[in-house]
Amino acid sequence: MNKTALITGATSGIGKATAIAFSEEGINLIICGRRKETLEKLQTELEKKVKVHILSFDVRNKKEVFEAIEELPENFSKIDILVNNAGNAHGLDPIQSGNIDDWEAMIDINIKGLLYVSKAVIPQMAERKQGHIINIGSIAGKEVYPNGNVYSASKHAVDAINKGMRIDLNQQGIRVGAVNPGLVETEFSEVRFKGDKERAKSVYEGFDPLKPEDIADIIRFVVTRPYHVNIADLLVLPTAQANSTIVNKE
Ligand code: NDP
Ligand code: 8X3
Repeated sequence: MNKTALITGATSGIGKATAIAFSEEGINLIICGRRKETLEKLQTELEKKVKVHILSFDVRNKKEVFEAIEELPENFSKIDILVNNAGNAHGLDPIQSGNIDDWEAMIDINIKGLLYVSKAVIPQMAERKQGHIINIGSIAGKEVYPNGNVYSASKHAVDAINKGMRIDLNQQGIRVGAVNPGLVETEFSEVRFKGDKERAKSVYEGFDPLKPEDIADIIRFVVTRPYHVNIADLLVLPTAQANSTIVNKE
């Protein structure tokens, strides 16, 4: 496949697994994240199969985002696939005791960051009337669960932005779709619980959670469909998970 994908949040979890899956399809990669050394290691590994370029920026920093994407080298400047994956939850507290810094981080990263990257990439897709945007939402963007308040709001925003992008980019022939996972064992809970590894681990105990590779495999399927097929919205759960609050644990 002679295509180039830009993946945000490629240093771990779903984004990293997606980069690996895309490399197996021969898709050239622009891998993004704040941890440059981690990106460099992944670049060395994946360059055995495809061309890989690194962009290290914080999606909250508008200037960094636009400069990085505007200054892409010629052979990476035509982006066919954008995977808006960077994001995290920060905290799990009732609204009355929630931490405002946590709220702002989720709004700035999960919503505004996704918008900055999209705004930087979409014009060249629109000009070529070709492109594919995959927004990583969440079951939390479809349902609200106790203490999930602002994280859930940020992912409901991703759901709305996904639908809005599909409407607005329809005349440009750009495919837009969302993949909304349930519980996936990644660094997600470690970030949510601010490095508390034990608490993070307990989220995935007593059942078989999704692995990042499970979601990456689905994203691979989504991008390898013929161009007239747009998978618009997928909810993917571990079998043990019925909804946001019901998980069949041993
Ligand atoms: P991880 O914590 O493993 O990965 C998050 C990625 O986002 C990292 O690569 C991180 O890179 C990047 N990121 C975080 N903050 C920033 C920032 N400010 N600027 C740039 N990059 C950033 O979690 P997941 O793989 O699980 O999460 C990926 C996506 O999947 C998120 O949008 C998440 O909300 C969503 N999701 C996850 C689920 C789960 O259960 N794990 C379920 C449903 C959805 P770095 O730290 O190097 O910047
Ligand atoms: C991540 C899944 O249920 O922790 O979006 O919100 S959940």
